[in-house]
Amino acid sequence: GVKTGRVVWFTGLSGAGKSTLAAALHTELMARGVAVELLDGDAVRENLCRGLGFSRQDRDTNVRRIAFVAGLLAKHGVTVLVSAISPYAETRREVLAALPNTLEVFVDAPLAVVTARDVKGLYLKAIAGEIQHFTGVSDPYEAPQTPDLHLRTDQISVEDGVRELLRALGER
Ligand code: GGZ
Repeated sequence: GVKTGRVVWFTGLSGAGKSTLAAALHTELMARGVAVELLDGDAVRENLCRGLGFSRQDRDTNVRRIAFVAGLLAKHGVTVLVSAISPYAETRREVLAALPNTLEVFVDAPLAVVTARDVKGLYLKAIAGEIQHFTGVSDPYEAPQTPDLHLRTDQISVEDGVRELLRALGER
């Protein structure tokens, strides 16, 4: 049969750098001829998960749907890069346990840093109460206690992060 693909699961706060790292790794793996697909929270929520909100139940549904698709792709040898806040430890544990060959990556920057960056202005709105249930401000984020890789994006560059990811994947 086909060798199963890896599932690299990026979890972390909004603005921590999940999508940036996943996209950079995607580019790098593509260049190496690896069959790779990116499942990004933002894009997924426009398509596969349109209509879902940010309650615990909806986030868990989002995460489970992403994991389901990741599993289908991985079964056919595709390396899947998932970028989603996926804030609940128990749900992450459950979906990761059901997937083959996973790498859980904690994309970590302190709340103070992501709030100061506020690339999309969402933290300002969340703090002002204009967005409710915002992760890290008014909704929980349960950090992984034993991630396979812990990347402090306030301390390392995207290039360094990609290097660590490739090393963890055995690609260098
Ligand atoms: C967290 C929110 C919220 C709330 C909108 N809480 O940085 P972004 O903008 O582009 O990515 C965030 C995205 C989160 O979607 P996920 O699918 O990754 O979340 S989860 O895994 O928890 O289902 C953010 C935006 O949506 N966003 N409202 N209330 N992030």
